[in-house]
Amino acid sequence: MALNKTAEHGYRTIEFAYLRPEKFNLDRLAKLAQSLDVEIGVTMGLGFANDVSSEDASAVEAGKRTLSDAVHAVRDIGGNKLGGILYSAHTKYNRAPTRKGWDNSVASIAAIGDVAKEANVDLVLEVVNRFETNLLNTTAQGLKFISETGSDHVRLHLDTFHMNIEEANPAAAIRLAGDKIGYFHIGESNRGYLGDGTINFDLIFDALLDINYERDVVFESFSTAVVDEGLSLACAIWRDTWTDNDPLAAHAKRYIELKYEEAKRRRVTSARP
Ligand SMILES: [Mn+2]
Repeated sequence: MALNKTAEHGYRTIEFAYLRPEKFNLDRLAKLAQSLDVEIGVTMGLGFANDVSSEDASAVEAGKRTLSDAVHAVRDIGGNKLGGILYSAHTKYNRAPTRKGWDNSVASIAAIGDVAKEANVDLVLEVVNRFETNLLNTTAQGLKFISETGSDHVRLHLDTFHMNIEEANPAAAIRLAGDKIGYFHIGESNRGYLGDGTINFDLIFDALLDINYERDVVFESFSTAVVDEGLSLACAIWRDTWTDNDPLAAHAKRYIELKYEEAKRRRVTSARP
């Protein structure tokens, strides 16, 4: 199963997208993760019916219930973070967000931040590209949003795939966010093998070192061969860049470690007079 494979490849965190508590024996999963020394995170997005950035109060209430349930499911599975598109629906909107919708979302996330703090679960908001939300497309927007929540518990979840689309300068965005980054997805511009796209990961790792980022760096890649159908549809995976996840996982681990090493060496080298 995925958990054993994760540990086998040397990863220390596994992420479940759209955890469905009714489908798993949460107790068993929690015990297995603990015995393998693998931390559990969960990511998800909302739909229009439970969109906390809606102007419709009943949708906002439904969204808050969904998020509160999700926080508790993460706690019950022995996990320690909930990320993703928690502040809006995960879909292509056909209009810009409204002021009232933004305010509804800020108030909802502030409330869920308290629930998460109480449950000892990190709450991290994923900043994603324009085709997957209309609310938080850039790090600067994300920082404004979390500052309006007034919560010291809510942080940002950044992702190189999305930053590559929306940020003027992804590395500058990482430095701007600093300790407000609570979770980090590393993904290629085509969501396939790292290094097979156009993202300059040297600049990304230099920036992560500059801000002393010591939380998770989680590799994210998609193929309909292994990824849940609903999630593949939401992420517009119309073409598989790989089908075998074993060599993919091994390669990503090596790639991340190599890029970290190179970035560290660059610092030492450039510090020499
Ligand atoms: Mn992501």
